[in-house]
Amino acid sequence: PTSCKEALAFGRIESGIQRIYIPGNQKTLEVYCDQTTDNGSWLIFQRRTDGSEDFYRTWGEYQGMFGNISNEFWLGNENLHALTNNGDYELRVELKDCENATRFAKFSSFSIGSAQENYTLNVSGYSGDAGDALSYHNGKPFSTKDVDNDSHQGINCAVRDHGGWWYNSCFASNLNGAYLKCQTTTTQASSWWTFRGDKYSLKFIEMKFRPK
Ligand SMILES: [Ca+2]
Repeated sequence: PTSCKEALAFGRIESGIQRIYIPGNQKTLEVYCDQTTDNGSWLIFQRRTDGSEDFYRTWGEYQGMFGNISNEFWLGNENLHALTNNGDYELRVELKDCENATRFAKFSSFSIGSAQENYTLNVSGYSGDAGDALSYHNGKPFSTKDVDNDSHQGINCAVRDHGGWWYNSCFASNLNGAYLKCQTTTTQASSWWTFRGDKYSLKFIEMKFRPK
């Protein structure tokens, strides 16, 4: 299969690890498919669940995959571009706070630009119950602690807010920020402004996309 959607159509109805083929660069890649949420077909590209993985990483590290695909990980900006640059995709973000309240945000259009475009985020068409804390980042290039592409002239948002993200000036969401086990103390937290504010470190986060 070339996607979690095809895998589901082929009968892989359980969520889990799936090897897919990427036509764009003629490579195979192990991904994690969510085949149950919202009718399935979702390819998960980011997960935070226990703080075991370090997300305060360099540009080069964010280009590739890091972490454990069954636990906390980032699928990599090169993979994200290769998987979203042909066709139409939608995005879904799952969030859980420390009282186990869950929210989601869905976007009807999603893609990631090339390395030459600094992996610009293209996202629009919000729906859901988490509030829209991502459209603020639409059209922004990716930034890391060692590559400042953000819109804030005075500081490096990735350093102040401790993540790698499509920082503007600086953020409405910071899902690659620090996993602080439910603390509410700092903008370094892995947060979603319209759910629990910009200093609340969420307990669980997943980001996923699927073909439309
Ligand atoms: Ca800056």
